[in-house]
Amino acid sequence: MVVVTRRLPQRVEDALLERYDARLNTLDQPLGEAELRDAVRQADALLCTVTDRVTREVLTAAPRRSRLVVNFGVGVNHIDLAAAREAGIVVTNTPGVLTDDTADLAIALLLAVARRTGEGERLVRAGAWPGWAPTQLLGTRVSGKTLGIVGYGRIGRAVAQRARHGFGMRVLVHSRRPAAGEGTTAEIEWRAELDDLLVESDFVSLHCPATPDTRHLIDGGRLRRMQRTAYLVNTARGDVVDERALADALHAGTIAGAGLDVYEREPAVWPALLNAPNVVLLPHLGSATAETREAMGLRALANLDAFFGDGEPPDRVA
Ligand code: 8YV
Repeated sequence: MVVVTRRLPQRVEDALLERYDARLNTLDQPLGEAELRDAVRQADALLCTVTDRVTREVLTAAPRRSRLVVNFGVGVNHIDLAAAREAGIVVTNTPGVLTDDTADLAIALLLAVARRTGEGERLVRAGAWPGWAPTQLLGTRVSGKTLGIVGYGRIGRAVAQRARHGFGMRVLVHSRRPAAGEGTTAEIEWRAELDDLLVESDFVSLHCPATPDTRHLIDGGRLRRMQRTAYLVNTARGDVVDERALADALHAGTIAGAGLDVYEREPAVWPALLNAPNVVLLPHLGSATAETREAMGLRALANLDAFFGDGEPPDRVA
């Protein structure tokens, strides 16, 4: 039996029901800790999402039946991977299929905050637009500027490609774990020190995973390194940014603005971010297209099939 913790696209749910004794979540209410523990006791596999806290307590619920946790999504910071390894539970994710959509959304946020589209839209909707004026809602040019990319996996690379070829941007890259041979190319300039990238960039876009090492990677000190005219974009994970420090920086004008798709305690948003004028706030939409959510589900299914088939799921992370 497979417990599916949230509603998934219809085609994915149909395929799950066809192949497995699947317990779907028709009401789409996130499961609490007790329900997740019950699932681990009853199901052979758990198909979970970012809204499930798959903690050590959940993974060690006794007597345990689950041998597999299939995550619908690429980020796995909500799953205690060390506890899974210790318990002999395999964990998989869904890399690759959401790269383009997430990169597109990072660019959308970058444009939205620089060109003040949120403010403009609110003005029109409120019936408060007095008509065109030469100095109204002037934003910042994006084309030709310098973009700093932090984290150079699939999504970071896709953002670099868009920025370089779509907007003629100069692209700087920093990664905490550069692949062998990584460095400056005709497309990007490598920065070994994050602080150097922050000082030089007009825009900074985050694409690193959330790990204990990257928690609050962008804190008050790092925000002060950025230019007062620079913008921060986060489509990675909320934990990578100290939200309180970011709100302070936005209110104080230490940086020019921010575009956020992810938060430290979703769905809660740090209150002082909500009333900062120069911030665009989205509700974790990175991979939210019909095409990608279906592809994510089918990829999760492929991992289930492989685990219960030859025992070798393609996207194993633990
Ligand atoms: C998902 C994401 O919507 O894949 C990820 O890491 O953040 C999003 O694309 C979410 O994680 C689904 O569980």
